[in-house]
Amino acid sequence: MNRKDFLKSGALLGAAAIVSSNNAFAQNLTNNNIDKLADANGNFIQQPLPYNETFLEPYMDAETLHLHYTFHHGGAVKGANKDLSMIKKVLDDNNIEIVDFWTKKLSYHSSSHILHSIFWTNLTNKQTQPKGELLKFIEKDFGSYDRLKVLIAETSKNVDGNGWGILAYQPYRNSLTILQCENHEKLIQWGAVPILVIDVWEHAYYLKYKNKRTDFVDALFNIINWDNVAQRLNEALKLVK
Ligand code: MN3
Repeated sequence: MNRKDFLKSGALLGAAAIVSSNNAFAQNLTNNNIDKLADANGNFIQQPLPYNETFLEPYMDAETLHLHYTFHHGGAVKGANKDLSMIKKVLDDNNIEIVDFWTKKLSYHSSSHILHSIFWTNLTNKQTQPKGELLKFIEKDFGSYDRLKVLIAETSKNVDGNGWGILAYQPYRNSLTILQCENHEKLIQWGAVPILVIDVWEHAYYLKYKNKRTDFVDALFNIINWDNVAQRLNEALKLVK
């Protein structure tokens, strides 16, 4: 499908196309398959971390990483599976007036699962820089890498309450875009494919950085895996080819 066809048909099948493409790119994206977020039956699964818990020291301490991955991300996966089964139960029991409660929960938990899965692969233990196609997009859409850094950092630091700063590819514009996501699912742009996500929930930094969210966000730039971000962009670009 070329870009024009994609945009024309996007209104009808945009969500489905993006979901299936995400799964396809997930399968070959990482050697540990961390983007494979559900099993063959559609139940959510949590992949192992792509590194051990001390790998991101000192910028992200092992205890924070352990608690974050095990209980916050892990809890979201359990929650999302419960939500799926409750939606089925509501339908089976013809108890449809409460279905909105569980669909909201599913939105929250499944979005958390997706973002956390991307987050782990977006990090590494060495400093990297954007290059190639990713750098070209950054320069086209934001002027320079330095300007993008300022923008994504400020966006992340200034999320109201818990949430995420997100760099995403927006296929409808063929451009990178910045999102300031509240909780895990609010203030999104439909169709946007997240390629870099920065978790600014307090659980992501409070043990080590206390109330200094800004220090945590600044420190993250030492461990962002721009090669992974570039790989995610390249896979997202296939949506419009
Ligand atoms: Mn988190």
